[in-house]
Amino acid sequence: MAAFTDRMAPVLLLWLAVCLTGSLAVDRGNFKTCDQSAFCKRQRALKPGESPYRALLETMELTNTRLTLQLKNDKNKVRLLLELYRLQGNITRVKINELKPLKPRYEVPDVLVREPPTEPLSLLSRDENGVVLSLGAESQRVIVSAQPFRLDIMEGRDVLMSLNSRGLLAFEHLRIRKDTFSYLITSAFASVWNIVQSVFSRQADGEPEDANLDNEEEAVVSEKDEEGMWEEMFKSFSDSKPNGPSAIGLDFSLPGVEHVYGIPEHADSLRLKTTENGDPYRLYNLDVFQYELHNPMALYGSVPVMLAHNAQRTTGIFWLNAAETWVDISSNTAGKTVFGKMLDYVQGSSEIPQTDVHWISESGIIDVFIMLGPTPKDVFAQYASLTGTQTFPPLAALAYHQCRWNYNDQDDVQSVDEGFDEHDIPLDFIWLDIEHTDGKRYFTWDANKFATPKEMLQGRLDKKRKMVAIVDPHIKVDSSYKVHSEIQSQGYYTKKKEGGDYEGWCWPGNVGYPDFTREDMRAWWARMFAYDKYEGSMENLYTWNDMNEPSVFNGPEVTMHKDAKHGDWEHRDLHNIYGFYVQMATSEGLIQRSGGVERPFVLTRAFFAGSQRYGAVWTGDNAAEWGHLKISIPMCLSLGLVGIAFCGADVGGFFKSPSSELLVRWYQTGAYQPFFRAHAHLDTPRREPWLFGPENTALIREAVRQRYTLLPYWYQQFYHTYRTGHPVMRPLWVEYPQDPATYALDDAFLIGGDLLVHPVTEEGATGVTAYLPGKEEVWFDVHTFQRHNGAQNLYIPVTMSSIPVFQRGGSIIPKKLRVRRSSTCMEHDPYTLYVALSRQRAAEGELYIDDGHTFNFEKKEFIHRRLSFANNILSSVNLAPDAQFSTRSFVERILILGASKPTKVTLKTAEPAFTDGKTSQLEFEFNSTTSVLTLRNPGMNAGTDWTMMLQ
Ligand code: NBV
Repeated sequence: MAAFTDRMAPVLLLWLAVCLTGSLAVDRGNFKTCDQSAFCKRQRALKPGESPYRALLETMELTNTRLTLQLKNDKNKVRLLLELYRLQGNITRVKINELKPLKPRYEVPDVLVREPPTEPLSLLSRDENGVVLSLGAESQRVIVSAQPFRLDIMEGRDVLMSLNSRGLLAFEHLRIRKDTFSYLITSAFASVWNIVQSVFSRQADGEPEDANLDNEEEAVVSEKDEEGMWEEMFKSFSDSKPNGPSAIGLDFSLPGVEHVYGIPEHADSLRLKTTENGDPYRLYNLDVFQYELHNPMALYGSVPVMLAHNAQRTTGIFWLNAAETWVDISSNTAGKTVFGKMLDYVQGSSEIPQTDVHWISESGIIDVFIMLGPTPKDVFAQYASLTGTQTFPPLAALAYHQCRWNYNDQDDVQSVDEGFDEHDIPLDFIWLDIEHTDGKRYFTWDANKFATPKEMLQGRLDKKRKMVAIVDPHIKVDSSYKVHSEIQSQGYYTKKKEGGDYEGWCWPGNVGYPDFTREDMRAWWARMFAYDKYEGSMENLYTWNDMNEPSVFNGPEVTMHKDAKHGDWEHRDLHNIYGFYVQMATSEGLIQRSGGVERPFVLTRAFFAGSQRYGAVWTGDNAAEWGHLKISIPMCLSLGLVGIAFCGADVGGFFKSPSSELLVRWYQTGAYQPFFRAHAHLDTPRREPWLFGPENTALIREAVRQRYTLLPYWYQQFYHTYRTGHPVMRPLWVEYPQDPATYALDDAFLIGGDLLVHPVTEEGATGVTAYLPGKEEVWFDVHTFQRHNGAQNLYIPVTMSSIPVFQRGGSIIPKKLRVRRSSTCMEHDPYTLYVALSRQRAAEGELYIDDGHTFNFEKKEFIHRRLSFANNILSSVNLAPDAQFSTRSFVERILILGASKPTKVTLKTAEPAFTDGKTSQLEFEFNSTTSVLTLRNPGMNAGTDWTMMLQ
């Protein structure tokens, strides 16, 4: 322990320095730039237009569903094998690997939900220049050009996407290192030989090593080793590279595209920037201390998926590779103003806008899924068909979470819990950070501070509340700690390159890192969540996985050495998927402990493509600064675009202390983001919502209450994303794809298709200008019911109580207005329907109800209804006639926004519910100033058929 304290001193000192100076900035020197990463530098140095690759058309084989073709690098003679598949749902998959690698290269397992089903391919034409294949659907074709190799995906006469059109395909083949001694001899010999050769001028550049080999497969020409190919230093860390260089890279051109999105996680704008003047966007899961905004540095998670959008089409590129990855973006219109572009157009000098992207990964293979849309929602469905959708969370997880590092002890937990009741603020979850454990030994409790965890949990359960405890994936090396000794004795730890368990430093001191890439390890971990194994746990205790990048305090870039071993694979091959596996195993554990009955809730900091299947994600250690509040919007929007719908940022900011204004604005914003949790650093003053004076308490209360009233809508949206993969929190362009005014908005978002939120994120704001999209649309202010036309920038004066939110005319939103202590307490409460009429005086919406926490919805135990208003008739019809569920909730009120006054309102129910008969006249009120018609107490059961006629 003493040794640990010494070694931890620099970390603690750094902290102290930060706390004392109050200055927050990432130490950039801790993290590599592309230039400091040998493979990135090598690949980025390639010049466009010099592709050495040629498609060997004579090697082409075409079956009904698969095309294979060899590519040859004319410089080094290495052959690659290209495979092309047409997948169901308008997706094309291109795989490129070495034809004969020295040993297998890593192919990412467990991310695809199944082997993607293929569709027929057929040959349209072929000559010595290339081949043309039909992709079946919609006149789509693939043109493979032979020299240089290039692949174009066409629809009609349009090129949708080209691969290697800039010639940046580069596939570093595995090779044997020339040992130093023989290398010296050989090079000395080679020099003499070269002199002799040059005298006789016989040596052509790039001639094969063994000219006797037949032409079919020439010997590989050995290339000069470059610095960083066989080992690399970063600061004091050395990365041995026993496999040598293994990087891959490929360029994609997107004609007609000026807007690309995705590739989270970066603290940057939603619309990705061009990278010519700086570093590429980096995807490498890292624990970045005090991250900075608006830069392409890597953060905790990586999803290698990019969306390209223009008014006609949305496409996507899914680069399935879990090694460190960099993405360069360039565009021929970057930096040009709209005026500049118009001038080009008038002068006839404008070229078609085009964005080019260049993907570079350190190892593995090229396995890319090209999702051809054409609409944004088609791309979401295509990506969901590959990697699955957001797991459907328990309803309570969509409510409010109170977290802090740390709640000190059980009494503290109880008093926080009571504080919420005293101040009439609803709350579902209280969170425990690392200090709740016995010396950061996860799955244990501090014997003094949390002596009777079950009592504590029962206390929450009695109030229909829940808790979350942190379980990090670094395990204290301590022979008296059972978790460690079991993992060790099973051989489940990640190994050092030379064998033996890999150890590093983290919160508990010396730790091991379980090898979560092993299925048996994950099964073991999952069993740890059983009630009898995880002592003190109960069914209302859920889990938070932090530090799963993995974070290694004394590792290169604060993470694991790349030459650590997971079985035969190097950590380098799969780094970005480690955190995915941690959450996968944890979520499986929560499912198993209930015998498969209860839905899990697991929050993770590190993630990869497919992590949506295992729970929620948050944006890590942000700061109590206005810029961090603002960036929470594009950060969560980017995650939503690539399948991870359940996203949130620490409300209030993790580092530093928010002013009361910032805190209130953050609650108001967070209340409308998918994962809504307040959190704070250990060293910050307490900040429960009632500590900022009664006025601010009231403002926060109101924001949290607004969240609770909207839970039925949130829940239905999550059900929808679980079914479709559409994001819950969406950029405006997803619903208004043809409106360029929506393409670069970072300050507003939609929840589903029907609620537009433009939170106040500016200090001292007296107004905001919100863009309301859609020429045909009308939007209703949800607080005043005032109606506004779409396709305008609307100035909204704001006070501290304002949260600008608009409901789309044409939608119906169910709410529960009787806000109680927790969401579970509101389970049987009645609904109020908000019917916002379109210009055509119509509206549609859905209502989804189930038990809120089990998997029984998969057995069709739910209610799913379509609510619609047309021709003055409002009705509820069953969308899932084969589903069975009943609810005690009834409809207690209906508000019709943008209505005119009826003379009478008649309700017809299929079965007598709370009304006495099948037909009844309803009482109503009409406010002619706001045009809101209120129908009081119609009383029909929320799960039944009914119609209501306005006459
Ligand atoms: O477990 C302590 C914190 C946690 O509160 C935070 O949310 C994580 O992102 N954890 C990081 C480790 C310490 C960060 C300085």
